[in-house]
Amino acid sequence: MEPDADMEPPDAGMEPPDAGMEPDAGPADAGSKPDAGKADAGVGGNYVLNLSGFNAFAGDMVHLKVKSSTGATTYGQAQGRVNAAGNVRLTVNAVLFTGVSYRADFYVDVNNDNAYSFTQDHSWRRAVTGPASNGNLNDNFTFNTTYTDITPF
Ligand SMILES: [Ca+2]
Repeated sequence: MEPDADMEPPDAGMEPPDAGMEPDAGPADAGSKPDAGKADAGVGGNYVLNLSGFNAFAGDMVHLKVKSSTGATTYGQAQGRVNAAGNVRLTVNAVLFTGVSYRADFYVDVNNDNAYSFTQDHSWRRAVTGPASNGNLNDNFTFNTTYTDITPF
C-alpha cells in the first residue's frame, strides 16, 4: 500500500553518498558482506525419523524432540500419528550442524494424555551426529521393547 516505505533500507541514509569528505573511506561497500562472520553456520539439516513396526500403536501419537547432547536445550520438535501400517515419519527442520552431537528423544503416547510419563508411555533415545555439509539425516528405527526413560521430555 505504501511502496516507498519498503524501498528504503533503514540504514541507507546513514552515509550520504555526496558527503565526499573522505572518498577513500569506502563506506559504500561496508555493508556488502554482512555475512562474512556467519558463513560457517548456514542453515542446519533436517532430522527425519522413520518409524516402522509400530502396528500395535496405530492411531497413537508419537512425539519427538531433537535436543543438545546433554538434553539441556531443545532445538526442535515434531509429532505425528502412527498410520494403519504401523509407520510414521517425523521431521524436524534445520536443526543439524556438521559434527555436532544431539539426542533425539521420542515416545508413543500410549495412554493418550498428550504428556510423557515413563513407563506408561513407550520411549526411546537416539544418538545423532550432524552429517557433512549440514545435510539432512534419515534415521530409520524399527520398534523394539528396549525403552529408555527420556524424562524430562
Ligand atoms: Ca502419555
